[in-house]
Amino acid sequence: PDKEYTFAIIKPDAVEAGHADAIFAKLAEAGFRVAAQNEMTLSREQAEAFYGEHKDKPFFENLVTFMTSGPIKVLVLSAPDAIKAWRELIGPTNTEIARADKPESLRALFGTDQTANALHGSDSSSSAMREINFFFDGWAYDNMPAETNFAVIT
Ligand code: YYY
Ligand code: MG
Repeated sequence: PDKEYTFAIIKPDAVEAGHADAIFAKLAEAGFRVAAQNEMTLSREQAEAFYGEHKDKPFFENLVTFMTSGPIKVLVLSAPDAIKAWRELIGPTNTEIARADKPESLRALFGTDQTANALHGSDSSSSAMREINFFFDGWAYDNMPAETNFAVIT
């Protein structure tokens, strides 16, 4: 789609390290616009619900502990093909693999390890809708133009 929305998080490691401004510069340079943003610290309940798909994974406790460890920035980004383009820009999940295989990616540049990997990005249009509405209650329905509604942005 010419204009699509995705959901991103600047995770606690990157906020704590002071990388937020550099990340905003990189995403703007790559053609993303910030359509909505908020800074917050997740409760355990919020982190567990947000990552509910991973609740049976061995890394789940580490992930929840990390995601609640400090402030995060939650973002709605827009760009052409934003969902796929943002996943490509952030790079592989594991920061070490990102540094080896995609050194220009944002996780390679700003991440720490396989859990503290600096950034989140929605993996599909249904995830993007769920995640945007998780953090920006009702935002999508109030702000997305009709042509980018849930049914069409796939
Ligand atoms: O979508 P993405 O964030 O790239 O990876 P997922 O496989 O959905 O995992 C979500 C989150 O969990 C990941 O960003 C870091 C963490 N994680 C981990 O701590 N250890 C793993 N072995 C895999 C993922
Ligand atoms: Mg994922």
